[in-house]
Amino acid sequence: MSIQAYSMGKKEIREAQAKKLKEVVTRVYENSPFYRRRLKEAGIDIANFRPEDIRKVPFTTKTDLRDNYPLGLISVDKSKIVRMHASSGTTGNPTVVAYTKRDIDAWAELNKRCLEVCGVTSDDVVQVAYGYGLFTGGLGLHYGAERLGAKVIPASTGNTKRQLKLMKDLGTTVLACTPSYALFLSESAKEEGIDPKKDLRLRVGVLGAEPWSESTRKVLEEEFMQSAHDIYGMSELNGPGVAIECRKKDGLHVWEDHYFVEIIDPNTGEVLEPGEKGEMAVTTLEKEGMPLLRYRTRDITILDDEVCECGMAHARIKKILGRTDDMLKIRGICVFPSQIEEVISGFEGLTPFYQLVVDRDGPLDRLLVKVEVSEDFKSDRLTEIVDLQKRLEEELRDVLSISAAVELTEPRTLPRSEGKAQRIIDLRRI
Ligand code: DLL
Repeated sequence: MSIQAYSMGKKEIREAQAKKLKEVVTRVYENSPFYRRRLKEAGIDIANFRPEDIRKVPFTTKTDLRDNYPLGLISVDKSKIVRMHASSGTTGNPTVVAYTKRDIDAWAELNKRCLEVCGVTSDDVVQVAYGYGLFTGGLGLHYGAERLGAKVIPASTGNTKRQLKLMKDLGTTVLACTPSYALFLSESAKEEGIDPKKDLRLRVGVLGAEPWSESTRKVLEEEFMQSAHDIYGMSELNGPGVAIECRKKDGLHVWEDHYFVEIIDPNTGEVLEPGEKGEMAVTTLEKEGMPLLRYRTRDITILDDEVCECGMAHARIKKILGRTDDMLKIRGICVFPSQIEEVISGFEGLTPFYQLVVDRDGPLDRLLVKVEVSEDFKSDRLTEIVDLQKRLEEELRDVLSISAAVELTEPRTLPRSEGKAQRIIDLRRI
């Protein structure tokens, strides 16, 4: 067990952060022309840097990474870089992230910690069904599980029948993949005549890379695995392993000895208090190859700085509520897919498979929510369908303050994904 990291108290964490903040600011000032310019322009006094001065440091954004493509933000000599991952940007240049040997080692350690917090031990068989390659999910969890001494199955994504066969034949006890793929695997198991309770030995799910709701957890824990945990990360911050849900499942613990988290108002950049909802900005405290100062994640969450009932003092973030760029503006109103998912989950007879289609009717935006009904919902009872549809439309109007049309679809008709689910089709952008 990584006892030292788990047993750190609040005071110890804050002291370590204060020291590391000064170190990282000094390091990037000395080694990165990009940051030297930025810090000089902002008038930051490096020699006398105090932890609270971090608030004067300008934010780093994805645009900075794109503009300095591919490696303009590294803070070491190129010869020290041993790995590069990249995110598949939908527009323009991808975002490249570079790691030194020390970074890879630290990243593996963080993922090992995450697995341990979920109760994974060296006796477990860990099937990693996140994509291996430029995406960080596969290799990130792989290195963590290996460091823990578990038996790793590097299954990567796809080939769902084979995934299930591996699970059954090799006795997989831990599944690491996106929550939407876990749902798909669970559904496919049934189709293949596999009874997860009898034929599989899945104890733990390490599920992340996209938002998911409590209702998805409920479905997965009832039907597929004993305990489903949320894991958060992003390639710019190494990849998976930034934050993890402990057994209390009341927020995700951020490894604060590696990441300094601020929640900011996305419009003004002002730092918000714990308990207030805003965008998370992160300063990496240990990254060597490509440290980032106040990186704007675009992820919206709430910080909880209380010591958790599990005993760990590392602060928690609430499940990611949405992204500033995932937020749909419909008829001027901000709508997050997670709000819609929450509403759907309150209805019996519906599944967590849904899709949002936004388009325009003349000058007016239109939102269509497509949801699959569950297998046991008898679709021949027309009155019930209409009633369910109406009730869902009413509830959505109450919660979102705009009207949305609902279309109920037959089971297994909406697209499934092996990686991150594509839940929004915004035809207005095309
Ligand atoms: O998704 C890294 C990762 C892999 C995390 C495996 C967890 C497990 P990116 O492809 O760079 O990296 O995407 C990062 O995904 O800014 C969030 O918007 C979203 N995201 C990641 N984890 C979660 C989560 C990986 N647990 C972006 N809940 C982030 C909600 C998440 N959103």
